[in-house]
Amino acid sequence: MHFDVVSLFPEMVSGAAGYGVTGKAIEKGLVGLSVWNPRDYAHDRHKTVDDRPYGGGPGMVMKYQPLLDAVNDAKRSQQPDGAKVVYLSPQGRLITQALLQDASTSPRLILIAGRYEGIDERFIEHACDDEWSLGDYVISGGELAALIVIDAISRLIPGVLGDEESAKQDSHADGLLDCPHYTRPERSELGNVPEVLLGGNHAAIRRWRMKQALGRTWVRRPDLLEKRELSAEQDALLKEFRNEVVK
Ligand code: 4HQ
Repeated sequence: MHFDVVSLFPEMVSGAAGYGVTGKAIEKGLVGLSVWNPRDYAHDRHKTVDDRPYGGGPGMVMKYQPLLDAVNDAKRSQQPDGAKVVYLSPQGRLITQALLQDASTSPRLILIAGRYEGIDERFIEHACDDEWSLGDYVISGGELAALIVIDAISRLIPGVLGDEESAKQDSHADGLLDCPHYTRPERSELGNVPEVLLGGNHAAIRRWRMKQALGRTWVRRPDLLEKRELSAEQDALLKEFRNEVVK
């Protein structure tokens, strides 16, 4: 998988992506990352990348030309076919694990990180295949959104996570929230580790974890359960959880 990010703050993207799981994935050659600065494609004396909005109002709007030239260079730099161009903004489709799962099968993603009030709509219409959103809140630039997309997709690429930390075990991998986790000490002033986790009965542990994941999802994110079919075992475990809660 190759990521291209178009950003006015290229070091912010390459810097942050160099840490941890994404950093290792890039090191191993499992993930490629190129960052393109629209400033390098502005040809006037002041290297202008933004301008005042037509119709008036506060803030500035990113000009389409430096962005378009940056995207075209990005496309030319690798095999251009299969590259999907995505603009990150609050107006986009909500990013979910399913959307990222789907995107992870594409060989190449070109992510557009906007600044200021946003970018000229004609660029979005003409040069972008899709628009994605982190959620219903506003951040100061698309770089953090692009980094989140890169991080979350990298985890899905075979070989990026070790067997131990496999993405199959991630919360949301099966549409549920994660179960609680514990480590030493066994007993403490904050409370004790649930007995079942200390016993080594792996079937019982698996059932307990599934029950906790279902129960928490039911309590905290009932919307996730409505979208999802439960197996007979899961249905029984969730009923057990609900009976214990109302007690
Ligand atoms: N922004 N999900 C405005 C976001 C955002 C989001 C990125 C702020 C684009 C122009 N991006 N710029 N929410 O708030 O992706």
